Amino acid sequence: MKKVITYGTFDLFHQGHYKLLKRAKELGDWLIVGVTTDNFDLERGKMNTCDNVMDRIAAVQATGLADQIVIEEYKGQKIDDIQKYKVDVFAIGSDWTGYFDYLKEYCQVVYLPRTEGISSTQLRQDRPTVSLGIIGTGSIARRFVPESKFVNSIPVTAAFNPNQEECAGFCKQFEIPVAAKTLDEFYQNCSAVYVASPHFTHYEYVKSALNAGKHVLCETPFVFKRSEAEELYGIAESKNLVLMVALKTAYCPAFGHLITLLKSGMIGEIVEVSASVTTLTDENSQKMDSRYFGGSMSENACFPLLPIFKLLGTDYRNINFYSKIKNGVDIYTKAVFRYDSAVASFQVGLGAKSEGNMVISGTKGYAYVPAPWWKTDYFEIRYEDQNQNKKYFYPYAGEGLRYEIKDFVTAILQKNSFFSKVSKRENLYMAQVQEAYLSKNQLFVL
Ligand code: C2G
Repeated sequence: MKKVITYGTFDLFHQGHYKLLKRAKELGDWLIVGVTTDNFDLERGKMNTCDNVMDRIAAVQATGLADQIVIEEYKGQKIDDIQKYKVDVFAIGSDWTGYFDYLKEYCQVVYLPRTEGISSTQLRQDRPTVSLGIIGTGSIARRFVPESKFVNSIPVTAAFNPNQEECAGFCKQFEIPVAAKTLDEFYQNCSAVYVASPHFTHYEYVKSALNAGKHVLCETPFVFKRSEAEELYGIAESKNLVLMVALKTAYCPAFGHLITLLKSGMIGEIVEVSASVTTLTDENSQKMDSRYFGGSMSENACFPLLPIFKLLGTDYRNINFYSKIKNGVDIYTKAVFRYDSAVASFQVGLGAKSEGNMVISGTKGYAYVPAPWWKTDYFEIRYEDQNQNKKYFYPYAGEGLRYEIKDFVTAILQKNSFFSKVSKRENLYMAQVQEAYLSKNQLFVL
C-alpha cells in the first residue's frame, strides 16, 4: 500500500485545500493529513487563524478524503511521522516548493500545484472586522498599533486625545484615518475602544465608551476602586459588550501554560507565590506624580497580582503593605498576603531596583521564572532530584501585545465561545487591592 502524507492549517477550509487533498490522495492508496495545533501555529508565527484545531480537523474529515488524521505539534515532526507511519510520499502545495527538500532523505517529495485565486488569508480579510479606536496616544499606544497589524480583522480607524496636536501627530505617524476632535466624532468612527490614557482617566473613558455601545479593552491598572470595576462590568453586561483588561502577561503563551501546569499539581500544593516587578523611572515622569495616581503600586502591582490570584484565588485573609515614599508616591512597595494555607508576596518599584523573577513554591517542587517573568518565553520546574527538572520554552512575539489583541477581537467576533484570560473576579480584586493601598489600609511606611 502506497502511503501519502500532507500537512496544513486548513483554516476557513476552502476549495484550494480540497483540491490539494484530492491531488494528494491520487498519489497513493492511503492519505494521512497532518493538521497543525493552535499552539504550533502560534509558534510558527501564524497569529491569524480563525478556526480552532477541532473545527479545522472536522473540515478535513468532512471531505472524506483523509484515511487518517494526525495532529502536528512541533517542528521536526514531519520526519518522525514519515518514519513512524512508513510514508512513501510527502505532498504539499507549490507555495512551499524547495522548502521541504530535506525530506527527500526519508521519502518522495511532491509539490502539487496550488489553486490560484483563493486563500485563507483572503477569506479572513473578507470577514467582518472590528474597527478600533484608541483613547490616549502615549508610549503604550505607540507600541500597540504596530502590534495590532499582526492580528487580522482589527484595523485602527480613529484616535482621541484631548491634546489635538499630539493626536494628529500620532495619527499621521501610524496612518490612522481619523484624529477625532471630540469624543462624539471618535465614537462615530469605531466599534471598539482601546483605553490607553493615563490611569486616573480609565474609569471615565471606559464608562463613556461602554455607554456609547463600544466594546472596551482597557490598559492596566483598570480602575482604583472595586465599586468602579463593578459598575463598569455591570454596564458591559447589560449592553452585552466585551470588557477586557489589557494585562499582557495573562495572554502570553508561556504564562498561560505555567498556570495550567501548576494547577494540575506539577509542584504539589502551592505554599507561596513570590514575584517582583521593578522598572526604574525618571522622577519627573507622570508615573511618579501623586496627582496622577503615580507610584509603584498603581504602575506595577497588577502584574504580580495576576499569578497570585490565579494560583491562590482571591480569598486572602489580609494584606500588609510596606512602602518607601518619596514626594508623596511609593517608590518601592512590598506587599504580603496571608491566605489560609499559603502566603504570597510581591515587590514593585519605580525608584528602587530588584531582581524581577517569580518563584512559586510547592510541596513537591517549585517553578522558577527568570526576569522579566511578566514577559517570559521560558520557565523551569525544579525538584529536589535535579534529574527531574524540566525547562519549557514558548514563543513571545514582538512586544507581546498581539496576544491580547487577538483575544479581544476573537471575543467580539465569537462572543459565545469566549472566556477572558483575566476574569471579572480577578479584575474586581485587583481594583480592591489598589483601593486598600490608596486608603493606607495596613500600610507601613519605611
Ligand atoms: N493550498 C493550495 N491552494 C490554495 C491554498 C492552499 O493548494 N489556494 C495548499 C497549501 O499549499 C498547503 C495546504 O493547502 O499544501 C494547506 O495550506 P495551509 O492551510 O495554508 O497550511 P500551511 O501554512 O501551508 O502549512 O506544517 C504545516 C505545513 O507546513 C503547511
